[in-house]
Amino acid sequence: MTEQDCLFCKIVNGDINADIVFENDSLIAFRDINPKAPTHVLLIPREHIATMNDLEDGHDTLAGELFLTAARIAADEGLADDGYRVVMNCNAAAGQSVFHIHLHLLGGRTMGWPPG
Ligand code: DGP
Repeated sequence: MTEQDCLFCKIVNGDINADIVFENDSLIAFRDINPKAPTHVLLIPREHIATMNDLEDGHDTLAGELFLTAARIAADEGLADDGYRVVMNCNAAAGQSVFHIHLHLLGGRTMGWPPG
């Protein structure tokens, strides 16, 4: 998978439309095309990072920003008090299907545990 072929890089570049709920210089958050909960937002870095295994020391601020922004979006979506879940799948066994890291923000229903 090259950056040219990467679906989420195409969203970053504007080549594919998405329902964007937040963006800044380092990340974009948009609604999942196949939502698994009433609120299902994906937060992605603008930088192409294929999997969580590819995070490096220099990504610490970016990784923190993904979580902080997820919490702010959850609050904006009215999820903070009832609760919500954030998930990052890494590689095939976890179910990662798009190889550009993304934090799933899911809320608006009661979640089961453990996840499938
Ligand atoms: P994962 O399985 O963790 O790699 O999650 C990938 C998610 O990406 C999945 O929930 C569906 C979502 N997705 C795939 N293609 C698109 C797309 O073109 N637009 C949007 N908004 N979401 C997409």
